[in-house]
Amino acid sequence: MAEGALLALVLVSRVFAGDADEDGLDDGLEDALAHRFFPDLNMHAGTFKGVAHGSYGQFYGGGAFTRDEPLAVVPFVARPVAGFTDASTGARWCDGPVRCVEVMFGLPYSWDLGDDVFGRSHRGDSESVGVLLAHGSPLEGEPAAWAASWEVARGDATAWRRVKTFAAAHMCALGDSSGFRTDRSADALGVAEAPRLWVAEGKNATYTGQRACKRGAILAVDDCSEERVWIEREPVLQRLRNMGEEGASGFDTRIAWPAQSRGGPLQEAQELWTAGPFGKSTPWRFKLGAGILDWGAESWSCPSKQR
Ligand SMILES: [Ca+2]
Ligand SMILES: [Ca+2]
Repeated sequence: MAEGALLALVLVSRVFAGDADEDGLDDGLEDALAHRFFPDLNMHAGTFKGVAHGSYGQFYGGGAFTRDEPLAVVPFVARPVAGFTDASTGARWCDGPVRCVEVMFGLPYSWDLGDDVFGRSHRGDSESVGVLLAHGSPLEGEPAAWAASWEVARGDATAWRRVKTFAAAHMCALGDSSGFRTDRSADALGVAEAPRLWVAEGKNATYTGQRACKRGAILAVDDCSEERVWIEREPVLQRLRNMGEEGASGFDTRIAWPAQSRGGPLQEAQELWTAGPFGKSTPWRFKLGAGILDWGAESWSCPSKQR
């Protein structure tokens, strides 16, 4: 084989060897973007209603009650996002060859410990967060100091910036306080860092800030004020698992099922895409499936409107 042809083969295989979900993104890039932009999470870690370690104890990403189970994984999906019109400004975003990618993270908790007013605790809690990433400005007409071509960005996670963030809080349930945020640095759209998010005590709802948490849920019952900790990042990153897409092969899509009791052992793993409710919480396909977030309208679809 000629040297040039061999080089071309090597380059092609480097880019395309690992695209098991056939979405045009190298699965190695998907993994690198997920590691880079997984949110820093501020959680309640004190004793709550007699249960030690608060929300953090129930969290699959290194919590006290889940860390001994290898299939207590933190699921994510990454996929290209087609160009759209931003409803608030009327501007076109994300036009061009794979200009934007969404990464949807599942945040699994063995138990929702409830809140101080209504209780409402339940087994299993399928929470989620989404980030919209771009290489170069996603917004037509806006210059980007961090411009990178798709040819570069397809193999380099550091070429990407975060331009919008979605935090799910009681998503599709009573008191839905989920919300989007556009992410800007001082002089341009897009930031290089992972988002810093706040998780409500007991209920595990996720917010873009502490004040949003205090205003969240029915009667503003959510709380992010006491015995808080920025959780360790490394144990979570070790548990991140790409779930590909529904129906794609080549991914291990099992996830341990929630414990029968608040401090008990996790239950046998099930297939994330085909299983029903996660304990008493929403099936994962309604949190991680394609098309659930509309980044232009800044809206989200709920199970009653799907399938
Ligand atoms: Ca892929
Ligand atoms: Ca993917």
